[in-house]
Order: sequence, then structure tokens, then C-alpha cells
Amino acid sequence: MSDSGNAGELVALALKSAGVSHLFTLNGGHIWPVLMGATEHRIRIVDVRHEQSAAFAAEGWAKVTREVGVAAVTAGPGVTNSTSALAQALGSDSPMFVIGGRAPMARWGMGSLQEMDHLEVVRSLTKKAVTLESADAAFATAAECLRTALSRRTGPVFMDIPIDVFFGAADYPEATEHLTPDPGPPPDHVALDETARALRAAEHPVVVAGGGVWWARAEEELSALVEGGSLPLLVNGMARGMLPPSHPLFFSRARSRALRESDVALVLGARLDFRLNFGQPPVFGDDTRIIRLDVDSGDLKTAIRWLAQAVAGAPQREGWIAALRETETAARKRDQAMTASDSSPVHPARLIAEIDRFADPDAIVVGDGGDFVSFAGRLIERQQPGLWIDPGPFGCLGSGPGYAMAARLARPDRQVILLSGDGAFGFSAMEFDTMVRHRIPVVCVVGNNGIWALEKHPMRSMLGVSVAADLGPGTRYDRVVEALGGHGELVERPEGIRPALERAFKSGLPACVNVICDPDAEYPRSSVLM
Ligand SMILES: Cc1ncc(C[n+]2csc(CCOP(=O)(O)OP(=O)(O)O)c2C)c(N)n1
Ligand SMILES: [Mg+2]
Repeated sequence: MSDSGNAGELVALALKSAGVSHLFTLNGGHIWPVLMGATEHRIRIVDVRHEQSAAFAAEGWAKVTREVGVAAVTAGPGVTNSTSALAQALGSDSPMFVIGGRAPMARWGMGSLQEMDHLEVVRSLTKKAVTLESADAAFATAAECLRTALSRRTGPVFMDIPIDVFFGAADYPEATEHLTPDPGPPPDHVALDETARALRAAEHPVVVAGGGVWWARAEEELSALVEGGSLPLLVNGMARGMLPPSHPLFFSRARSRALRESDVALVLGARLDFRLNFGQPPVFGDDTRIIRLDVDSGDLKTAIRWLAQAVAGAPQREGWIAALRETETAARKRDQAMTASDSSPVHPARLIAEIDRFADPDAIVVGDGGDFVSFAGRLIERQQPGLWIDPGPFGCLGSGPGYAMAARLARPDRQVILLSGDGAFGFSAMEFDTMVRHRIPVVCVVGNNGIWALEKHPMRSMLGVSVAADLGPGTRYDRVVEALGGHGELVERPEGIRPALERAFKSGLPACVNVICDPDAEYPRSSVLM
């Protein structure tokens, strides 16, 4: 290795030094130097069929590993195609780094191919967006971008590199150790003591944990907090699996009752967004005191650890916990009517139940779709965090294949099951080609109901008609995947699901299990998601 290199090599060295092992990309002349640099520094290049998937794969990598996921995309359309994933990452606090090409500085404003000031577009979608100004700054700027993505409120970062800067040379840095992320200042002791007092005094407390707990790597502290304080736990987003479903303090189907009847609700690492009815009644009680603790008020891991110490030995509240358990058990029992359905076309809840029974305890489940994923979210629990990956509050359809390929690359020994609506499947179906070329055996189960159900059913019930809400019935998505070199299965009856899943996994190929589902099996939704 010479002691100088072009900016592409230096950026790749910064990635490698920070532990980046995979680069998701789609070719374009503006990014050749970083592709060459990644090759030289033995970063595995995964080239996809649409930049949206490169960026979603980077975000998926982050969600599974809590490391920064990295994508390189060409100038202009490469960057604009990445914007949905940046927005989704911002909504989920996913630490990712998108490196864009950029038209040459020397001719800026003269109308070079794909000339565009990306920063104007991506600034509102990222924590930080910069243009690299010289090869000399390449290593340090890239290293700082990675650190920013992982510091405090984690999130997406963007850097573009003008092609004339990209090919410019600079010396290798003397020190290449990577910078440690900043988890934020220590939390405020006084506020935490007051929170602990409120929790200890509460009769009907509840804890709601969200993705912030995952990003803070605070799952052990969270368990200590709820166990020490006898606090029932609800989770959303990336906090799923933080307690195993058999844990006496874990509740999912008693969520409404727990929030509505709570006197103190401690919301940890979660936003008071539409998922929590903006912190308002009737989801929360009129008198519920909501205490929100998030990374913006300091290091969340330390805060939860302190809180756990301060509430240890709090009263047991057997009555409250038993009441919630009763609600939980009753709700699960009611679901059995759907999950045991023998209908053909298949009821989506039965399909989900079959998948749940089939999946390994440490399988990673990726959701991409409407009602089909709502059924899955309701019926599938995970034993550990990091095993349920969905788009989060930004809710972009088509993110699933990118997420799933990244999950399988990050965890090659695990089953990765992509649950896709038939509508969702259409957005990124060509990524099965990527998975075939790169030997990434994700098994995708399509809940094929021939409609955009999450729109069609509510539209019909609210407006009396449905418009632009139908897809083709029985479309052979399995054959699409077969044509791309993968394994395909068509399933029309519930008893065919398990054998088809077995064959799909046994094939060792990226696979599509296309299950014809009942379009009239509406998801029992209690609220409109807006
Ligand atoms: C990119 C994008 N476009 C549109 C939507 C709006 N949307 C949300 S759910 C949904 C229906 C999804 O249909 P499908 O994937 O077939 O799942 P189903 O509801 O039928 O189970 C639509 C269109 C969205 N979330 N993201
Ligand atoms: Mg559908």
C-alpha cells in the first residue's frame, strides 16, 4: 500500500477503520473511486438494482446490528432515489451513511451531467449533510460522519464528493483508529429522582419502550428497571423482544387497557407520535401522568440504569398486573378464531400463525406491507430484540428486500423471513436478482390478497367506495422470483403453508412463497393510522 491515495481510498479506509464490512451500492461513474477503494480495503460490495434498495439495505444493516449501515450512490438520480430511505432512517433514528457522487466542482453551475446540489434536498432528511471539499479532508470527514450517525440521537448522515475531489490524492492519515460515538451528557439526577418517586408511588404504572432503548443498547437496564420496580412493559418499534413474550411483566394485547388505566406512564426512547395517540386521551387516561425520557435529555442507557437502581424493591402491584394479564389472555384467545381459520383462500392471520410456528426462535422477521404486516405485528412476538424489523413511522413500502438482504448478510446463520404484502412486493421485486447474484437466501412470504388492503378496507368503510385500491388477483410472484433464479412456491390452502416453507428454506436460494389470501379478511383495526 502506498502512503497516499485518492479520496475514494481514504473514505474506504475510514469505513474499514470504523468496522464497516459491507457497502451497498449501484454503479455510476461519479462513485468509482469509492468502489475501487472499498475493493482495495476488502469491504464487501453488494450491488443492487435500485438505489432505494441500497439505502434501505444500509438502514436495515443498522437496525439489525446497531452499526452504521453504508450505501454509495451516484450523483443526481442516485441520490434522489435514496431519499425515501434517508427519511425512513430519520424517522427511526437509524444510523446510516449515504455517500453520494457529485458533479465536478471545477465546472459547478455549468450544467455537468447529473449536476445537482444534493445538500439542498437531503438536509431536512439527515442529521448532517456535507460536501467533501478536498482529498486531504476525506478520511477525517468520513470518520466524523460515521461518528455523528452513532452519537446522541442516532440517525442518517450524508456526504457527497465532487468527482474532481474524489480523484484527488492525499496522504494516508497517521492514526486510523475510529472515533468513539458520544452517547450524550450524563442525565439529570434530580429529574430522575423525581421520576423514580412517581413510579414508586404509582398504583397503575406502565412503561412504554421504543427504539431509543435499542439504539442506546439499554435492553438489560430496561429489564432491570421493570423487574426491580414491578412495572408492566409495552414495547414498540425496535424495542420489540426486549422482554420475551412469556415474561410476567410483558404485555402486548393489553396495551389499550394498560395505557388508558395507567396513573404514571414512563415513555422510554419512544416518541409521543401517532402510535401513542400523541400522548393524548382516549389512548392515555385523562389523568395519566406521562413522563418521557429520551436521548435528547442525556445518555439514555445511564438514565435507565440509575432509574432501575432507584425503583428497585417498589411495591409489587399484584392486582394491576393480574388485571392486565387477564385482558391479555382474553385478547389472545379471541385471536384464535382467526389464526385457526381453515378457509381457502387463506386467512392472513392463519398464514402468520403458521409462519410463527415454523420460524426459529432467533429468526429475523422483516415486515413490508399493509394489513398483512399488521396481522404479523399483532401475532408474532420475538424472544429477543433485533429480530423484528419494520419501516417504522415513515412506513415506506418497498423497504423489505433491502432490509432482509442486509439482515441475512449481517446474520448469515439465521433464518430471515420477509413478510410482504403483494402491493409491497412490487416496489423492489428486482432485488431478488440481487439476492440470487450475491447468494443471499432470504425467504419471502407474500400475503397475496390481490388488493392494497390497508387502503381498500378503510376507504370503503369511510368513503363508501374504494378507488385505485385493487391489484391483479392471484398474480404469480413466485414465478417472478423463479425467473430471476430463485425458488418459488404457490400456496392456495392452509395445510400447504408449512411444507412450502420447508422446501423454500431447504432450497438454499432466495425464495418466494406466494400465498393466496382472502381479500375480505379485514384487519380488525381500532383506529385510522394518520
Ligand atoms: C411508498 C408507499 N406508498 C404508499 C403507501 C400507502 N400504503 C400503506 S399500506 C398500503 C397497502 C399495502 O398493500 P399490500 O402490500 O398489498 O398489503 P395489504 O394491506 O394488502 O396486506 C399502501 C398503499 C405507503 N405506505 N408507502
Ligand atoms: Mg395486498
